[in-house]
Amino acid sequence: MIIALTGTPGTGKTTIASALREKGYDVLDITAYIKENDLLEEYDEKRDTHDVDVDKLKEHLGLQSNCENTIIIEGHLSHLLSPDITIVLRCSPSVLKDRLEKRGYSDSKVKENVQSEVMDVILCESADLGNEVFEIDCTDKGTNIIISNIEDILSGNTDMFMPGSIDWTKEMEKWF
Ligand code: DAT
Repeated sequence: MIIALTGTPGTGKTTIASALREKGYDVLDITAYIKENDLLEEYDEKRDTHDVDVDKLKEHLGLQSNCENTIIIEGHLSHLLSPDITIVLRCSPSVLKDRLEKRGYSDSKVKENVQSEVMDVILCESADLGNEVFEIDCTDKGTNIIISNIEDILSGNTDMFMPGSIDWTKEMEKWF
């Protein structure tokens, strides 16, 4: 089974991926994989990011859906790679803004990402692709709780994590 661990940059994917690895899960860092395998396309100056050819990446990875073992693929593009289950990590926009500023992102890059979080962009992309999708609010949760939430989803206890359970729209005016 291929599980995508995705979310807006800054929501905690790398942190959770590393904790999952420590627990013995097989976790593939998609961003590192793209760099190591020279799969970055042109640099988009306006958005301060590189494009990625998702079809090429998918072919390069050669992942088999519904495979017997559980492979977690982590990164903000992982939900585009035909996973069996997508888990979107979410974070309150104001907390996300602080995290991205601390990371040294430009004002425009912070704004683009916070707006994307407010608008549920990754959640909607995942749902549009027909993925089985769940979301976890990671804002005020420690790593152990988030791991336990992920394990709940993997064991079928999904009620608390249905898409639509997190709503940042009240913050819309603040960020647009
Ligand atoms: P991502 O990989 O999604 O870009 P990250 O794991 O690098 O995000 O986390 C971004 C920052 O937020 C980093 O400084 C660690 C911190 N962080 C991550 N998860 C957290 C959590 N559950 N509680 C508090 N801080 C967290």
